[in-house]
Amino acid sequence: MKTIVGIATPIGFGGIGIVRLSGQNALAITSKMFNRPLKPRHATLGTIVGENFTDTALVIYFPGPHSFTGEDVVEIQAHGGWHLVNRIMQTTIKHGAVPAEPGEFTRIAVMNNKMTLSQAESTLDLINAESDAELQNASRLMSGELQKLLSDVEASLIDARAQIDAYLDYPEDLDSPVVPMQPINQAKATITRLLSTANHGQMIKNGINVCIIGCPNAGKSSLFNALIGDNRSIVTDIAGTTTDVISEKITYQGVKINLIDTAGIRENASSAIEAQGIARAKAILQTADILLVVVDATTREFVDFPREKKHLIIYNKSDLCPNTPPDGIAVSAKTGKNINLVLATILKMVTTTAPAGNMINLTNERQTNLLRQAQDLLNEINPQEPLDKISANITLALSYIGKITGTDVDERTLDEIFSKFCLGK
Ligand SMILES: Nc1nc2c(ncn2[C@@H]2O[C@H](COP(=O)(O)OP(=O)(O)O)[C@@H](O)[C@H]2O)c(=O)[nH]1
Ligand SMILES: [Mg+2]
Repeated sequence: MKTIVGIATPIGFGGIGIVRLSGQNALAITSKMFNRPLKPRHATLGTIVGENFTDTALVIYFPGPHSFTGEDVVEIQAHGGWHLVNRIMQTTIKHGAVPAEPGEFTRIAVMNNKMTLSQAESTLDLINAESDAELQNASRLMSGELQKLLSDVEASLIDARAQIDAYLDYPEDLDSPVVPMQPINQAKATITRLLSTANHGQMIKNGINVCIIGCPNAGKSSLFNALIGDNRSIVTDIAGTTTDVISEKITYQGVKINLIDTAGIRENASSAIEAQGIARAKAILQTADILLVVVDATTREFVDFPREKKHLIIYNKSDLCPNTPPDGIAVSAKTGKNINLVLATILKMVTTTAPAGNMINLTNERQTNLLRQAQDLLNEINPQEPLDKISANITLALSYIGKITGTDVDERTLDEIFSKFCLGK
């Protein structure tokens, strides 16, 4: 059995850099390069000795199975220079360790039942979280809420299949077999509820894409700057100033918003550059979750936009024209009037579409696709059909769900999942 090594902290310069070993030789390898004996789960200060260098480090030994991976683990907490930490890692390799693959520590932890597969996948959400909303959802996924729901689904389906298989095995015992639709429907209901959170989950994870559109000079760039609280986009009284798509991430009340400023849309662009900018604006507005349609309150000139998309009408320059129609918000990018109301409304537009109840949100595309496939198979089930076909559908649905919970994974699935992890995780 090999002993793997990886750098657990980000590559860069920091106060501390951690080299982590996992495997049966973790302790033996460390003892060849550290001058103090190690006591289980005690931090020991000593000297790491490498080729032509030494460092003072804090070293902790976690004997398996009570460790992160379930194997013997050693953490070397050295000074956080990327070259130094790399050299410490090379020293462990010289003494017999092998470099870990991306996500290999977590993969071993899953193999040793230290965490479930869906929990392992959620660690990525936790690490990559950039807002409170993401963090909250990721911690619930990590704590096993998704696993619990899907384990219940698996149990219902296994129960249903067992009843059907009993009919198939002893058909002579039963005059009229009844397909157990109750557990099947229960499983379907949970899957449907989970899938209904996927859009919202994606929005939490990737941020709400908010695209600012409108006629030239309506004040789109001024609004963009006011919303991000920075002078990022160029503002002039010359129509056609913004030609490129400019975007900036902000968080409002713990939710990530990706704000996008675009070129003003008009028929007769004054240059080839502006024409390209308008084409880009038209393309990007299709990908938006919410459109902020900016209208100059003094001219009331509207741009054409897809009305079926979620949108919010902004009457800007309300400082010049206080009476604005009731179908939009009166804003002044200049004075800052109602800027916060715009953000609050964006959030409300999203949260009113949030799935009801206190459900966790699906954020992972792989998991979502697998659940959709399982849902299709369960939807196909018709109690009038032959029992063996129903049983086969359930088996296949279970295999899709098992690729999330870990009850039915192959090496390829694991490779796919863990390739998204960083080295040393
Ligand atoms: N009075 C007033 N002028 C504004 C306001 N917002 C933008 N402007 C002015 O309108 C002109 C066009 O603004 P800009 O943000 O570049 O518009 P864009 O072409 O839609 O991006 C500039 O001269 C701004 O100073 C506002 O709320 N009130
Ligand atoms: Mg502009």
